[in-house]
Amino acid sequence: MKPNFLRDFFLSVMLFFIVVPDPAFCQTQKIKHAERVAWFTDARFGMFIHWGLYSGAEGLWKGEKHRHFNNYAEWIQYRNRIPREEYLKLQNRFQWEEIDPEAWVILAKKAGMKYITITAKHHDGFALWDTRVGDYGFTHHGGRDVIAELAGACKKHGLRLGLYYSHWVDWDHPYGWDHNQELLKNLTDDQFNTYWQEKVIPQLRELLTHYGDISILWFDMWLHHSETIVKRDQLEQVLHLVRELQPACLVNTRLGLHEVGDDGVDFETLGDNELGSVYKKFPWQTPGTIAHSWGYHAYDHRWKSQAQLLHELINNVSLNGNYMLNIGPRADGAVPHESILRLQNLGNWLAINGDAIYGCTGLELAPDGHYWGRFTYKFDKSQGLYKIFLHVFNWPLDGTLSFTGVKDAPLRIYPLSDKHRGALSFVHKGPLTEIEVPRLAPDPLVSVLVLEYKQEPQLIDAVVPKASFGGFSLKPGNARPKIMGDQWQKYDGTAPAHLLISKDQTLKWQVYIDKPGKRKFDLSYSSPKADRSRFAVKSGDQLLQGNFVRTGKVVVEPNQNFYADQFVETEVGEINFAEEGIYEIILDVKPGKGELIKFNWLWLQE
Ligand code: JFZ
Repeated sequence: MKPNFLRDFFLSVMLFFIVVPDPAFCQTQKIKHAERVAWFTDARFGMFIHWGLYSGAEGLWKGEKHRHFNNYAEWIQYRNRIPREEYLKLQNRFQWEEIDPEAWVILAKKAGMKYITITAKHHDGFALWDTRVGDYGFTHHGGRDVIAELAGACKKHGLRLGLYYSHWVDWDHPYGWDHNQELLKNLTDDQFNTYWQEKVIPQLRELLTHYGDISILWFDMWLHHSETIVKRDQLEQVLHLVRELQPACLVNTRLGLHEVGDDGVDFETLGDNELGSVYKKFPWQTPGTIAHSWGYHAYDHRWKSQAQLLHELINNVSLNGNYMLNIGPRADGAVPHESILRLQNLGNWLAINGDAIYGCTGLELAPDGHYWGRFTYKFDKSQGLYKIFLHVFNWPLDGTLSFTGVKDAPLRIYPLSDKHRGALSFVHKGPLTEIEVPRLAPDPLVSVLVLEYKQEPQLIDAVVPKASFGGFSLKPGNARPKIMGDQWQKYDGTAPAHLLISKDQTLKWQVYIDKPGKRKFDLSYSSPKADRSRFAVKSGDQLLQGNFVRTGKVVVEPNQNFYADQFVETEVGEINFAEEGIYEIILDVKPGKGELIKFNWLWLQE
């Protein structure tokens, strides 16, 4: 090519603009936390897969069961102190001609799951991909690259892929953590860092460069890093590596860093099988097993019921959380029949009711107030409507479903399963929507009703919801404002979750009374010692007063000689609610000197 100065000049000017990085440009390339997690909070439901050498042991080692009551199958090497060479022989049980990761993806898709997280490396240190960092992995022992196959299948079927990587614990590397190291060998920080730099970092680099988009890196350190041998710097090194190689990849709190947001990790992982109990504004997730063990365990019969699994998913979404349900395939890749049945049923339910799960969040109303079930919420862009979905676990026998907490009247209400969206009659007053429902539940597991609103529904969150069959249960747990400095007694199966009151205390609630008139109050309490203890129930200028009396003991379980405090219920009297509206109910408890009241509930009758 002949020299062409004009062309070269223009080219270099263009190159200048292309090559010289504009700081503002770089800024916009950084993905914000909110953008990164958007798909995740939409997806709500994912599959977890525990599969590795341990799957070949099936929960038994040379005829012996786990040497611990917690018989997680993936822990067998550690529990039963299996020598490396012996453990490696499990690879002979793998039937590679049968193993088909695409089948797992198809199963997940049919179950309505939107992503899969698989154990690329569990605590045993054994890799499911073709690692070149050492040779401890299936591809070096007669197997194939399962991660590559799974990544291809996920792409083909439109699911996202997450990888579990055990960073802290590695029972194979001489300097990896194995819970005994510190005591037995005095593992030093330098040695642990050797493991980190020569195994963890290069393996993560492999996983983040050779398998396309990785949507989640799921780490598993259940303690804060300060309680472990792992250093904050090491964790930040991992986080930077992920952000550098795959800026869109999500990282969970079990990395060991617990801050969620732009400067931290992306979502909180609760404890194993721990469900949400309060609404959280940031993304979070429950890892749940379908039975007890994570990896395949031949003698694990603790299958969660169909209803339980579905309730767990819905509960989490209603609190702005995700649910990742684990299965443990066998050494031929087969998924246990019990798991398949459950996943298929979940998929069937989601095929009809998915609109009430995907893209939904919760409402910031007090949790656990509606005993019939849970509710989820979304703005439906395509229809320009706000939707509240009532997930009814216990279909009302009296033909009325009460929903308390939204000020606005819905435009209409219909069962989500009804293709014709046949409108149900309802009455809306104050924060109460009362829906007339058919005698039979539309769905044997969970029926969903859709409430449509034109405007964003305004919440009245301080009102205690009307109970199924009517009435209001005013408990320490739903009192407003929140009670401070109290002593809680947890429900332990012998006594209810009560509040211990030894000095003057006032509890307040709000209730919405839709039908004016006189209503009775009942009080439930226990007081092993009460001679001068008094209470007052007030609303406006009306007052009911009474004395607590000493209550006795009761045998908890007829076959045991074990006595516990007896809780009694007693009538308190009537208060007249002259007109429809929201009322404040106040309970004053004044224990006598040295006396103790265990307050259980105040029941306002319908
Ligand atoms: C860990 C692993 O040890 C286990 O094998 C499995 O992979 C599971 C998903 O994660 O176990 C844990 C992790 C966290 C808690 C308990 C067990 N926790 O927070 O209570």
